[in-house]
Amino acid sequence: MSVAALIRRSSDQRGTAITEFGLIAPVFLLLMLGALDLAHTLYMQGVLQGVVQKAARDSTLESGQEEATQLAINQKIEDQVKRLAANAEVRISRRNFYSYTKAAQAVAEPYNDNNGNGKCDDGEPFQDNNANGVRDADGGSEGQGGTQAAVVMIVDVQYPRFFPLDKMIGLPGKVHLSAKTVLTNQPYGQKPGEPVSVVRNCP
Ligand SMILES: [Ca+2]
Ligand SMILES: [Ca+2]
Repeated sequence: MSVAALIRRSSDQRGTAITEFGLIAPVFLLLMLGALDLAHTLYMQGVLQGVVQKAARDSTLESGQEEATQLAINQKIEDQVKRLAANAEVRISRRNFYSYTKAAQAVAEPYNDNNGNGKCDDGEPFQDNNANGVRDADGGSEGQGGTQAAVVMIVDVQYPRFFPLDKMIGLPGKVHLSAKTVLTNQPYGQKPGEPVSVVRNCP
């Protein structure tokens, strides 16, 4: 083989290698970003679950009744989440039930949908099972509740995706995570009797 032919062959091989690299690199990059994105999301989910467990435990103490304590606990949750995702939006909800069983069942208070619009309105009667004056789709009341109430705490977190996978493979631009826990308030007083269900009318 002549020297010219050898040079041509070597340059052909280099060209092929560059072409192959050009084909593989984007796929490889995508796989890498996908793995990093998944790892980060799983890590965030794990941290969030831990933060919510701790916050819920702190909320079940008698001091957790006070609004100032709840606000401080909420702030702590938000701070810990934002340490990992600075632009995160954090939503915290507390719903209380008479017992753990009722919290687990989350039975909606029944109503007569007389006007058939799928919601309780216009004076339609409903069964106020927890006697809190409003119709509850989960049978629970807003807030931390009193002694020995079962409390469902849910923290929803949304933050912009760290890697631009939304633009590359059409994943949602925001990551949405949620952590939930159910705990019973400490027995810092006599547990009140079970509420007596009454019929009321929706506004
Ligand atoms: Ca209705
Ligand atoms: Ca109710």
